[in-house]
Amino acid sequence: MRSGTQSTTSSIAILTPMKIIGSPTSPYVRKVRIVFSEKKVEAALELENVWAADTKISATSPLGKVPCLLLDDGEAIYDSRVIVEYADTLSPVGKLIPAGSRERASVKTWEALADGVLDACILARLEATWRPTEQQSPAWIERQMGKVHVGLRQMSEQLGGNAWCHSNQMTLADIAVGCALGYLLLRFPSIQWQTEYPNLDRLYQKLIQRASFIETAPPVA
Ligand code: GSF
Repeated sequence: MRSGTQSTTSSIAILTPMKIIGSPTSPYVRKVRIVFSEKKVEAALELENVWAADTKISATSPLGKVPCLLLDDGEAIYDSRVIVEYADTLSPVGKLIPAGSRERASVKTWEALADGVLDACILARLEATWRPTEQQSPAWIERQMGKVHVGLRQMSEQLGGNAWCHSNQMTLADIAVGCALGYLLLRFPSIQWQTEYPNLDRLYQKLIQRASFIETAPPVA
């Protein structure tokens, strides 16, 4: 365990001076916050709007992206996949990434799939919101939305009738999928994934009952 952390019983949160730099609507930030919550390791959220003209994000995160985890000695850890892997080692509570290499790769592939759906969503959204109208490419948006739809179908097929994405317990795979599905509801409510893929909805409804998902629900705009 890192110095500066306070080890306690599993029912009490571990207090650390770590900070998660991010925004409450970023799905990657949410994934990180959910993992910290599930691991019962506290890290304060330091709000940063990376889209604001005066953002200071590149002082800590050179690529100008959130999430970024700031350790107590000032070291910055990014991106979300590195942070969650690190967070999983910080407490013995509820292992979210299996130790075995094959199983680990399966869970991380689920995460790559869910994050990849998010990457495509964000590229499509930025094309429509960031670029001036005359520069926007409908073909680019269509390409990205195609990835979103194929990704959703893949998630649904892989989940099948299972209770969880991987093995018989919740892992990082479910958290990553839950964050992607939650982001779709927030930013792409016209995508009817809940009716098209009832098994994904069943998983999602189970996840959003958890304190970690409730605490990190994005604010409704
Ligand atoms: C993606 C982070 C990201 O794109 C990760 O952490 O997993 N692979 C990275 N973050 C966005 C915010 S968001 O859309 O959730 C970001 O910070 N974008 C700023 C920019 O300049 O691209």
